[in-house]
Amino acid sequence: MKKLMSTILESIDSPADLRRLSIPELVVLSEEIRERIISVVSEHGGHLAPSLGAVELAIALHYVFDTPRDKVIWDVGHQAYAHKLLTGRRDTFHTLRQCGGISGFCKRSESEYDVFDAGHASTSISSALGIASARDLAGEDFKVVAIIGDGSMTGGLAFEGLNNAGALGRDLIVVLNDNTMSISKNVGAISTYMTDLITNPLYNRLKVDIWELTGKMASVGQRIRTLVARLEESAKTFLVPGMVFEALGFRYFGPIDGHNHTQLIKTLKHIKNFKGPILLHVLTKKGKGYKFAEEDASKFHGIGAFEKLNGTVNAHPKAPSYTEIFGKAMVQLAASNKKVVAITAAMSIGTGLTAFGKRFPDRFFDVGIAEQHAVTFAAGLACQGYRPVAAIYSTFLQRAFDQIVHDVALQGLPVVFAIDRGGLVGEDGPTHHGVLDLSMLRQIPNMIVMAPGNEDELRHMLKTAIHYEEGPVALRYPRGPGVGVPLSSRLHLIKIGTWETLRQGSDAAILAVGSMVRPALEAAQLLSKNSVEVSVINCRYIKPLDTNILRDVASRYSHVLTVEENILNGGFGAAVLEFMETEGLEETRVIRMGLPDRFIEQGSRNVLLSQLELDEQGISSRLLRELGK
Ligand SMILES: Cc1ncc(C[n+]2csc(CCOP(=O)(O)OP(=O)(O)O)c2C)c(N)n1
Repeated sequence: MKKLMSTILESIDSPADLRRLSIPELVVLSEEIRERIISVVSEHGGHLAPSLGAVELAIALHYVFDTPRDKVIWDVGHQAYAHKLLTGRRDTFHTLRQCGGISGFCKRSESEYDVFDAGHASTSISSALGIASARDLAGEDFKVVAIIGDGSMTGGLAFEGLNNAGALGRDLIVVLNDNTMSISKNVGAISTYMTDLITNPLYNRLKVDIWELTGKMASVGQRIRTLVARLEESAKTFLVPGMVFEALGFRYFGPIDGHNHTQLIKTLKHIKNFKGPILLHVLTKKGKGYKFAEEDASKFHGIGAFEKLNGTVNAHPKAPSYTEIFGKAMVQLAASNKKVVAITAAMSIGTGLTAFGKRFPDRFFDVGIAEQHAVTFAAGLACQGYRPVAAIYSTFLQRAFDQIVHDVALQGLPVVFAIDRGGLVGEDGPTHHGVLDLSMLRQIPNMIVMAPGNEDELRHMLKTAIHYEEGPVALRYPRGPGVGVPLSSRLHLIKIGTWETLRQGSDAAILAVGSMVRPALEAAQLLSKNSVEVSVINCRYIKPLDTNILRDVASRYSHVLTVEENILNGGFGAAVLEFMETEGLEETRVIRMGLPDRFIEQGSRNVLLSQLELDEQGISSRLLRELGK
C-alpha cells in the first residue's frame, strides 16, 4: 500500500524527489521547510535568518542541477539548512548543532551533498575553482556552483578567487546571495556598488519597459522572449557603469528575485550550460518568512533558543559576558584617551563594540569580513600614534597570522588584539573553536599574550594593553558569562609578566590560564577534601612567563600541573616545559592539561570541557592520579 505522506517535505528523501514537483508544490515545500527550520532553531539555537533567506535558492539549485554529481558549494555554510533538509538529513535535522548531531555548517563527512567543509567566510569561490580545475584536468563534465553572500564577498579571499577564476576561464557559476546584510548591515564600497546595481533607475526603467512590451506581445512566442531577455542583459551591461564582475572576467546576470521559484529556476536553467565563469546576482531577504527575523535580522543571524510565538530569548546568564565587559571597558578607556580606536571585521555585535561605535563613530571601524586587512589597517593606525584595539574572534584571527607577524610584531607596533571566543565555543563546533591562539601567538617575538582569570581582570588587562607602548599585546578571553566577581571601581595596570598566587599548598602547584583559573581553584578545594593541598597560580601572562614564580615553584614542588583551554601543542604548558628545560629544572614533573591533538566536535561548552577533563573534577582526578593517591 502506498505510504500516506502528511507533507511534501516528508516525501523528499533526496533531490531526485524534489525534481518531480511542480512550481506550486515547491511553493508549499518552501513553507514547510521554513516551518521546520524555525521549530528546530527555536529549541536549540542556530543560524536562523541566513537559512530562512536561502530556502528558494536551495530548492532551485537542487532542482536544476544534478546534485550530487554537480557540485554545489555553500560559503560559510550557515545558510544551508534547507539544503540539509533536502539532501537526506530531514530526519536528523532536529539534532542540529548538538553533541553527536548534525553540523550547523556543511561537512563532507556528513553527506555527499556537502562538497566542501566551511564555517569561515569567503572560501567558496576558491574551493569551487579548484574543483572545477580538477574536473577539467580529469576530463569530467559536471557543473560547479558556489553560493556566496554579499557579506562574505567583502573578504579578500573571495576577490582572490574571482580574480583567478576570471583568468582561468573555467566553467564555474557563482551565485551571489545578496541580502544587503552581513551580520549587521553590510559595509564597504562593493556593498554600495551592489546596491547601486539593484537600484539603478535607468536599468530598472528599461527592465519594466521590456517586460511590458513582451507581455503585450504574448503571441510572439518563446524565441522572441528569449531574444528580448538577451537584449535586456546586454543593455544592462551597457547601462550599468563599472561592471566590476564583468571586468574580472565573469558574465554577469541578474539581479533576480531569490524568492521567486519560477524566475530562479528559469534563470538557472538558462545559464547552466554557458561556458566560462558566470556570476548570477540573486536578491534575498534575510529572515524571510519569520516576521521577527525579517524585522531584526542581526538578532536572528545566529541565535540561542527562543520563543517561537514572539521571538523572545529567555536566557538569564548569571553574570555579564566577557564580551559585554570588554565593550564597556572600551567605552570607558576611550573616553579618557582620544587615541583609542576600535576595529571589527564585521562582528560589531559579537565583539561587544556596538556601544563604542555609537559613542565614538569616528574612532570605530567595521572593515567587513576582512581579518587580514583589519590587522594591517590597525598597524597603519598604530604607526601614526593611535592605539588600535582590533577585536576579533580567536578562530577568525587565524586568518591574519602573517599580518600579525609581518605588519605588527616585526615592527613592534602597539596594536592590541582583543581575542574573543578564546577556547571552545560550543555548538558551532570545530570550525569555530578558538583553541590555537595561545600556541599561534606565543611563538611570535615582541608579542605579549595575556588571559584574564575573571571578567574584572579583563578590564585591568585592557587598560594595561592600551598603556603598553613597546609592541603588540594579545588579550584572550572566553565565550560566555564571566565568573560573577564584583567589578572594581578603578582600573589599574598589571605589571607585565607577573602572575598571582591565589592559594598556597604544599603538595603540588596548579598553574592555570584564563578560563581554567576558576576550575583550578575549585579543584583545589576538592583535593583538600582528599588531604592534598595545592597552590593555585593565576598565570595571567602566557608571554612573558613569570620566571620568578616558575623558579620558586620548581624548587618547592615535585609536581606542577599546567591547565589551559588551548591545544597542548605549543601552548602554555609547552612554554613551562621549555622554561624548565632551559633552566635545567627537569626534575620537576610538569603535567600538562589542555586540548588534545585533534579537532574537537560540537556540543555545549560545559559538556565538552567536562569530557576533556577541563573542569574541577577532571583537574583534581588527574592530579590525584599523578600523585599516586
Ligand atoms: C572569516 C570569518 N569572519 C567572520 C565570520 C562570522 N560570520 C559568519 S556569517 C557572517 C556574515 C555573512 O554575511 P553574508 O555572507 O552576506 O551571509 P548572510 O548571513 O547575510 O546570509 C559573518 C561575519 C566568519 N564566518 N568567517
